[in-house]
Amino acid sequence: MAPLLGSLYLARHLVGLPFAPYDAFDWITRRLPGPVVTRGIDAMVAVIRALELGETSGAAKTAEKLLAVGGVLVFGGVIGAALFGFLRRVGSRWGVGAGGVAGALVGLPLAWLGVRHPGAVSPIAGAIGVFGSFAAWGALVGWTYGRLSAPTEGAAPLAAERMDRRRFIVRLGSASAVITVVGAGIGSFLAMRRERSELRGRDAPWSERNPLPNEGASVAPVPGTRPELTPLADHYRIDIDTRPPELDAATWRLRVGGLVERPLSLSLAELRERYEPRHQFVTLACISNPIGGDLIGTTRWTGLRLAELLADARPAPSATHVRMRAADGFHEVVALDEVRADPRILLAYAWDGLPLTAEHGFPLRVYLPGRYGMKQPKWIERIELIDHWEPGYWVERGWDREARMKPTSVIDTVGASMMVIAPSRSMVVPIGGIAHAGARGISRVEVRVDGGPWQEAKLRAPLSELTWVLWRFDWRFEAGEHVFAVRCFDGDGVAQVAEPGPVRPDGATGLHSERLML
Ligand SMILES: Nc1nc2c(c(=O)[nH]1)N[C@H]1C(S)=C(S)[C@@H](COP(=O)(O)O)O[C@H]1N2
Ligand SMILES: [Mo]
Repeated sequence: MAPLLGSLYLARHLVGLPFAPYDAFDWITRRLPGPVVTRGIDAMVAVIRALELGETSGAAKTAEKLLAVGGVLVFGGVIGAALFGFLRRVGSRWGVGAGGVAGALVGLPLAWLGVRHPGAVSPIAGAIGVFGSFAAWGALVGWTYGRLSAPTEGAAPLAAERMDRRRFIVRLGSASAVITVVGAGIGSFLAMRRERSELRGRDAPWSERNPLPNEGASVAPVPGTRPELTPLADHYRIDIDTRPPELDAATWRLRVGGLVERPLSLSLAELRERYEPRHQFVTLACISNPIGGDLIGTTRWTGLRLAELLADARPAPSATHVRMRAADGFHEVVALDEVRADPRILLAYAWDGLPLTAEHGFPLRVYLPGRYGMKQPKWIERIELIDHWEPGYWVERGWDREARMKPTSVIDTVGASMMVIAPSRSMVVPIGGIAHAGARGISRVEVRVDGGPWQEAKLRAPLSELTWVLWRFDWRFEAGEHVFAVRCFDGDGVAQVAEPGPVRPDGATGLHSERLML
């Protein structure tokens, strides 16, 4: 099974053959009950953070892929063992035939799943490729049984036969190892090369050519604070499949239908040309982001106002909700009144001045102010007006209906190496980080040292009312071990919830703190 997967992985990156383990994994996770999936994700995020395996969303995608491959390896082992058991009863001359049938039975559903998630190769070629390679794998396993079972049945094996068998096992093992390593190695190399050439082919992002709107802000970020505008390559990514859908700009259309007088079908170019482009700096966060976690990022979104597009479709008087459907089967619903009342709701096609990448929703995604990412589909294909509310993808799986972002604040750095001597001659250590409360803004950030009084931090003018705020607190240094904590208040003066609470169902609560020996 390992050499088969190595070869399939190579074929995926060479000619775009479907990669069966990912197809199977995505199919299964869609069908698991919500609590099971959610618990799985929680466990994965906990392990990634405990073992410090790096940036959470990237590590999680890698973990999903490893689970997918590991699952198929185990499954292949079980099928192989069952086949050997069967052949022990019926005799080795049935090896190739029975193995081929077993492999074909495994290959058939996998070929079907592969066709449903098309790669570069045509669906028929993909299906034949997957089906054929699994059938061949089964036949090979069956043939192996024949080579391994004693040729002189009934009698004790001769010394020469034992030698022969040992040599066969060594050769089989080395051939398997070589094919697996070469397939996986060249496949990864091709994948990496493609990723790099895609990045090189792109123009420079907007932020490299323009000053940020708060350039002259009087409060400077403490060195060591995360970048105010997240570099595109570092923005977290969360979605339901192991791979993003790859949509073709030439054939993609946004269809607007349902309870409308004038259904629309628009290409990306039409969306760009017919509607005034709007630019907004936005902080997006995942509802699964733990306190102090990295599933949050800020960039400049460009797109059209959803309200303007809907006005052109002329919603019927009975329409109350807007349903958005995405290419990966993800869907969400927002109230029509909310869309009409909030001009900041966008259908975005660019991030930081560049077309959305495949990972981040090319060609079109929605932005809903103040909501966690789970309410905001990427890869939108259809917008339908309907006359009722219905649960979206994650709401169906037990997450909150509203998913409104909660006030949250994080200590990014305690700049002990940046100690400065203040005019008062005492030593000062700058502490810095972010605070965010959806679209409500931040009115105040406070820092507490060792359970002392809460003290007000300085706020840097943010990129927009929709982004996080960078804060800094200049602390009078005292040597020793200290615990620093931070809390924030949203634009309405509502305090961040201090009581620790889980991410499910409506977002984490609790305060971020750092314990340091200085
Ligand atoms: N079509 C689609 N849209 C989606 C998702 C998805 O799985 N499929 N995930 C959502 C979630 S849970 C989040 S947090 C954001 C993440 O957006 P990003 O990956 O661009 O950071 O996308 C949202 N939109
Ligand atoms: Mo999310």
